[in-house]
Amino acid sequence: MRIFSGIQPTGSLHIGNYFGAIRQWLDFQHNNECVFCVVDLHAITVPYDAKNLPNLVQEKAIVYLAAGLDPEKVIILVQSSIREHTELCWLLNTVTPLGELYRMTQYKEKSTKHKKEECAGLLNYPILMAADILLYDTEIVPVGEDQKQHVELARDIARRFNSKFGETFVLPKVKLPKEGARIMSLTEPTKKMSKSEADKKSSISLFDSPEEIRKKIKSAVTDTYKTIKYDKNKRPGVSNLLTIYAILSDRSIKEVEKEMKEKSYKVFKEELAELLVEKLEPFRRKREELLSREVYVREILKQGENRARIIAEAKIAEVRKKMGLY
Ligand code: ATP
Ligand code: LTN
Repeated sequence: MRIFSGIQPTGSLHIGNYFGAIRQWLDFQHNNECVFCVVDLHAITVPYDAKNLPNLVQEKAIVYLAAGLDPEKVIILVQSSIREHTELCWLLNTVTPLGELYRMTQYKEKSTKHKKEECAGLLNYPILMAADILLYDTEIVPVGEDQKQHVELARDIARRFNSKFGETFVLPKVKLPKEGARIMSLTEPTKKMSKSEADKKSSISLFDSPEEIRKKIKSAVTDTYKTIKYDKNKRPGVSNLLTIYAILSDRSIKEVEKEMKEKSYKVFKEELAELLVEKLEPFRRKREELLSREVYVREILKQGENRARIIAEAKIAEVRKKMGLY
């Protein structure tokens, strides 16, 4: 099957990105044709630092490799290196109803957050994402829960295009992980953990030092109940920590809840912090290694670009023809 997914080169990747997206990618890479993208064209829809963008892109490619994606098996790609993404985005603009875009939760949240600098790109963001997906005849899109709505819109756009111009696009399906599709912020557990959140204490980056991890978990918001119990609605903080513990220890939330039942928050948090330190250590080590191999990383991105271009050029030629472009 063809798999496509992407991450924005915004802030530092956190455990939510790992549990929601990358961990699924690792499973798919063995028996499928995968394209994993650093979506720089999406990252520029909110204010950003142009000088630093290339570094953030390179850093995300390093994370993909450090997490265990095998460049021999998958295509690792920088979105802006293939012009067909932007061309298809424009073409799909013409079959996307405006009302659908205004309905998107991410648009509502980000346009409120960036009220003064809101640009048309922020509204059209899901069309570019549809272009990414449809350009490669993608069947499965592994993402976290917040992106489900966008993948469903991509499917609608494909359906609409096919009925207007004839069978052209594969209808993509979203794939969410069983656990960890929505990891919550440590400081405000009713909000999702997010890279671009200013308060660094709200998330655990994949490359935080052991000291940073211990501090952040210690100060994570919980509640005033005495026992440790999973209740997503009434007790979002502790439920989030239990979820993280369960995923890292490869057990069910029920099992972890049972084990922690008699323990204090202090002990539970200390055990969680140590588990995080242990599980994230290989990421830190591999990243250090790759940081000094810039040429190698560039080479992988170039190779990804060359492989992706063959697919993208053929697809765009088909689309142009179907749409009657000269
Ligand atoms: P930003 O704050 O810049 O929007 P982000 O943290 O939301 O960044 P994205 O680059 O938008 O990260 O998302 C990359 C992938 O990680 C997507 O598949 C998304 O669904 C997933 N993801 C993001 N945040 C979480 C989270 N808190 N829990 C689970 N998955 C997440
Ligand atoms: N919008 C996504 C990133 C993204 C993406 C994609 C994910 C851009 N294009 C195509 C899956 C498929 C996000 O996580 N913010």
